[in-house]
Amino acid sequence: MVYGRGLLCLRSLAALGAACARRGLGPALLGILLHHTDLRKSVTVKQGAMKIELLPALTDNYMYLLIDEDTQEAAIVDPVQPQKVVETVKKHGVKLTTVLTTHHHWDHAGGNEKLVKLEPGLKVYGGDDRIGALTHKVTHLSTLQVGSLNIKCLSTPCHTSGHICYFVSKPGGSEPPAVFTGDTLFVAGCGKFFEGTADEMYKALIQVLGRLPPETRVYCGHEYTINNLKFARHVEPNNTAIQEKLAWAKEKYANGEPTVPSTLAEEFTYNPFMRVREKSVQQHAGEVDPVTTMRAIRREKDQFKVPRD
Ligand SMILES: N[C@@H](CCC(=O)N[C@@H](CS)C(=O)NCC(=O)O)C(=O)O
Ligand SMILES: [Zn+2]
Ligand SMILES: [Zn+2]
Repeated sequence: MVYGRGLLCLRSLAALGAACARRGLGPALLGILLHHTDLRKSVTVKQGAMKIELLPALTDNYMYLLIDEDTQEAAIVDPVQPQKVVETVKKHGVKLTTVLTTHHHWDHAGGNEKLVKLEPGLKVYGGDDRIGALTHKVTHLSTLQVGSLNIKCLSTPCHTSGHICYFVSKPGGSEPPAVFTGDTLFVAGCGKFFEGTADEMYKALIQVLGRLPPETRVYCGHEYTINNLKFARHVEPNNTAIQEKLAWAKEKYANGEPTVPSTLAEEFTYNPFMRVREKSVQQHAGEVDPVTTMRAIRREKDQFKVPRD
């Protein structure tokens, strides 16, 4: 996996830090400023035949440009800021043919209508009639192609009833596959259960996503990693994988860098919602069953006050 540097000029970041210090503004404000989209780095990950550009959007969302290196055909995942997508497509000189929408919420699907006006003829995929500009409705195990890349749609209802994750692999390729998980699975967390049950999230995380190859790269819909890990630490105070990942994520955040992607194997070590079969997580919830544990820790996270440290 090769990382390329993106939009953020490190010198401007240093200047911003110095300006904050001069005005007596602490790291908290610098953190807020850094979180602004323009200052979050846009990063390119190369995974064999696929190139994935992480595009920060809004306050903490990600859009992803997925490029098939063999054909230079591209797809965009959740293009909430269409202008930024068009500029990035131009920069790479690729042919954008496809929109992959994870779910109908505004911060993911809200740019679809404008993007198809800017780029007529796009195929817009999604699993919910509430998605704007939808041309191709998909269901569990629907497949499609972006150039030579295979994409498998995985239905993961719970955050919303029509939520789809997109699993991308290169036939015959040796590099790990990728999965775009929207608001179902985050690094160290999961989405709120707006339209579903704990049983559905258990199926989504453990039986659908959890059965993909462990080396699969996880590209989620938001940069929530630090807050998620602070909740994970509250659930499992003795889990060293959580402590190590939190220290690493804080460093990334301080540099304006993304904490995405993770891998599914890693998620099983620190994500409490992927660990509901572990005794330590069940004991914290006061439950003995994975699904009731899932329900209990989601309720607890909904009320969790994130510590400042
Ligand atoms: N707690 C979120 C608040 C925003 C929110 O509710 N986000 C939705 C996705 S748009 C969600 O499912 N969050 C999961 C969570 O808060 O654990 C944050 O960290 O900023
Ligand atoms: Zn959502
Ligand atoms: Zn969201």
